[in-house]
Amino acid sequence: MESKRLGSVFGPLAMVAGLSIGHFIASVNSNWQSPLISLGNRIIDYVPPPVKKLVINLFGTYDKLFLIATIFAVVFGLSLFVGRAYLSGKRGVAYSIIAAMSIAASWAALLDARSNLFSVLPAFISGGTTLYVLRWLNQQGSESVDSGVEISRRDVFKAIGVIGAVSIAAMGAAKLLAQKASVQIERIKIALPKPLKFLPNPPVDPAITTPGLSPLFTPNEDFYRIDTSLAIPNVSTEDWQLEIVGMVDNPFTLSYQELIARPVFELDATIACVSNEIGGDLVGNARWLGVRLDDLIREAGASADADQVMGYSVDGFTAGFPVATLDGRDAMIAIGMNGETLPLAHGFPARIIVPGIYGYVSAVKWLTRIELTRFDIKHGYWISRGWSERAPIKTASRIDTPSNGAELPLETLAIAGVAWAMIRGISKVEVKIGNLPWREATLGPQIAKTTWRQWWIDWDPKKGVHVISVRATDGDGVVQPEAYVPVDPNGAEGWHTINVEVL
Ligand SMILES: Nc1nc2c(c(=O)[nH]1)N[C@H]1C(S)=C(S)[C@@H](COP(=O)(O)O)O[C@H]1N2
Ligand SMILES: [Mo]
Repeated sequence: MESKRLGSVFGPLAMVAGLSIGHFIASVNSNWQSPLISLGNRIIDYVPPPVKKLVINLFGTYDKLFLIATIFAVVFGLSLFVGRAYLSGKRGVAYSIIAAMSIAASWAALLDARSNLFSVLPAFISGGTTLYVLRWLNQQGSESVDSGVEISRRDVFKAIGVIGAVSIAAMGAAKLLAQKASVQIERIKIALPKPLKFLPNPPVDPAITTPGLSPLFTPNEDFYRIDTSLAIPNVSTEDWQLEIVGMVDNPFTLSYQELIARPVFELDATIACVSNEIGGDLVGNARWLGVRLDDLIREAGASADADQVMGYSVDGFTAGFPVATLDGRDAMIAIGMNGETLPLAHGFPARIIVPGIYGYVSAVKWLTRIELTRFDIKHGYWISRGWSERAPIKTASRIDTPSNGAELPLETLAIAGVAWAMIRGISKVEVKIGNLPWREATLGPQIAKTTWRQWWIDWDPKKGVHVISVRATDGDGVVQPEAYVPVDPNGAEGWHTINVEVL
C-alpha cells in the first residue's frame, strides 16, 4: 500500500488508541474527564447563543448527540491529516497537530468545574499515546519496505485488530473502574431518613384506567432530563458538601450526613422546563423528600440586602431566584425522589426544588453551594444567554391522548391529559372539539396545589377530521390564554390543539 493510503489508516488508528487510553486514564480519578468530554463541555459553554438555539431547534434533545458526532467527525478528519502528513515525511506537521489537540483538550480540562493541575493528564497521555502508536505503526510499515516486502492488506488488518482490541479493552476497563468507583453503588446503600409526617399514600391513579394518560407520578426512569452536562457528574457523598454562604451572618457547611440528619419532609411537586413547548413533555411530577430551604437560609441569617438565592452545581451550572419566592412555600433541598435516593441523572446527592418556578431559575442538580446575593451583582447560567431573570411557571394544559394526527376507530374514546398551574392549583379544564361549545372535563385528584392535575372526557366521535383544544383555569379563576407565546424568554403560552381523524 502506498504511504498516503496507509496514512489514512494509521492516523485514525493511532488517534483511537490515544483517545481510548485517555478515556481510561480519566476514569481513574473522579475529578478527571475524558478529553473529548471536556472539549464538548467547553463548546457547550462558549458556543454563541444563536448557534445553540439553531442546533436545539434542529435536533431537540439530540443536540448533545449532534455535538458528539461533530467532535468525532472533526477529530477523525484531523487524524486522517496527521496520518498522511506523518507517512509522507512531514513529521513536524503531524507532531504539531497532535500537540495542539493535546493543548486544546488540556485547556478544556482545566476549565472543568472540578479540575486541578493533574486534570491535564488524560489529554497529554492521549496525545503521547497517539504519537507513540503512529511511530510504531510507521516503523512496522517501513521495516517491511526495507526488507523489500510491501506492507500488505493483511498486516494493516492485523494492526487494526490489535489496536481495536486494546482500545476496546481500555474502554471496557474504564467503564468497569468507573462503575466500581461508582457512586451508584454508594447511592443504593443510602438509607433515606424518615419524614416527621409521611404524606398520605397517593389515591388510585386514573391513568390505570385511561391508557395514554400520564401517570399521576412520573416514574424516575421516565422523568425528563435537562442539563448542560455531557457526562452526568458522579458525586460521591464522601467528598461532597453543601455550603451556605454570601450575604449571610453565619455561613455554614453541611456534610451529606449532616444534611440528611436534619428534619426532612415530603413534597408532591411538578417541575417543568422553560423550554417545554405547548404539548411538550419536559415536565414531570414526583414525590420529593428533602430539607426545608427557608430554614437553612434563616439559620445562615440572610442579610436584608440580599434579594437572590443562587444555587451552584459541582459542574459549574448556576441558577438564582428571588429571596421573596421563599414565601412559606415548600422549597427544599431534595435528597429523595419517588421513594428512592435522588437518581444520579436528577442531581445526586442533592438538588433544589422550588415549587412554582421553572427549573432553569431554581432546580440546581448536583448542588454544592447556596449563595445569598443580589440580582444586580450576579446572574445564573441562562440569564446572560437571553432568558428571563425571573420565571414563574405558566398555567398549561396538555392533551396526552389521542395523539396529534391519530387515526381513530369510530367508537367512544377518552380525551385525556394533564394541566398545571403550580402553587395556584387547577380549578377547571375544558375541551373544545371543532365548533362545539367547550366541555368541562372530569378532574383527577388534586393531591397538592404544587402538582399537575389529570383530566379526561369521554367522546362519541363522528366520522371525519376533528380539531381538539384544551384550556385550563387556575385556582385563582384565571383562564389560560389562547394566544401563542414562544418558550423564549420565559415559557410558552397558548392552548394545546391537535388534529385527529375518525375513520
Ligand atoms: N447542574 C445543573 N442543574 C440543572 C440544570 C443544569 O443544566 N445543570 N438544568 C436545570 C433545568 S433547565 C431544568 S428544567 C431542571 C431539570 O431537572 P431534571 O433533569 O431533573 O428533570 O434542572 C435544572 N438543574
Ligand atoms: Mo429547563
